Amino acid sequence: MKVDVLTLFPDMFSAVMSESMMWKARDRGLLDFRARDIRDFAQDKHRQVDDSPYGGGGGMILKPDVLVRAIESVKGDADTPVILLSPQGRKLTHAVAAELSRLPRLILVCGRYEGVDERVRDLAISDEISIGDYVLTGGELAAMVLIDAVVRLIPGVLGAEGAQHRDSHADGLLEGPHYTRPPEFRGMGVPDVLTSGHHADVERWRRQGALKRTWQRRPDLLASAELSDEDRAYLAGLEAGKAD
Ligand code: 4G0
Repeated sequence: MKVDVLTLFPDMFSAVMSESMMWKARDRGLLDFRARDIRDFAQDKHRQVDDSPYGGGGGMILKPDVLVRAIESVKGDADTPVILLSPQGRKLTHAVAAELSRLPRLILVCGRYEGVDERVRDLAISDEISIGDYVLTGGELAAMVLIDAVVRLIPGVLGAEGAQHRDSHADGLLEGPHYTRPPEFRGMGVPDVLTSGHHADVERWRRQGALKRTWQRRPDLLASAELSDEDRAYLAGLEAGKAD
């Protein structure tokens, strides 16, 4: 996958894009990432990228000529998605990340200030995505969140361990509890089943842990999760015991 990010702060991406998973993805030829400086596409002598809004009021707006020139210069192919990170976009979910992970090419646009000139949306933006209902000072952190969520789903980026992990998330449930050594920590032990060596029992315990945690914390997720008859029976038991 080739990913170009258009930003006023390209240096913000260097640490995140060179950590372990990103480095592996790039090293294995699965990710070709580039952060490009929007200011390089300003043509006046002050390299101005923003201006005050028509109609008055505070704040600054990214200039449409500079931003559209930047997008067109990296775009090439007509059907390459150009995604603006914005609080007004469709919400980023596992399903959206999975959809994007199947594409060969992404262009991400990071706005700042009060936003971008509306004509940029009309002319050059094909999709608008939000990482959640809050405002950031710029789209850069949102772009990095999106890239991380997408790149880890590209086949071959994570090892065999990762594939299993993905499967357990693709089923729409939260993860249950996990333990590692030592066997006793500050007086707290580890569930016996995990050291029993009975693989099927461990799997059932994990499944029930995931169901219980989802039921406790995010019951809304259960409506769209893929549930077996055994899962439903376990959840019915939790509901029945809710009083105690
Ligand atoms: C474009 C994304 C970019 C428009 C970006 C703000 C939060 C998110 C920005 C705006 C961002 C998110 C209209 C305020 C930059 N903040 N939730 N800030 N407006 O994904």
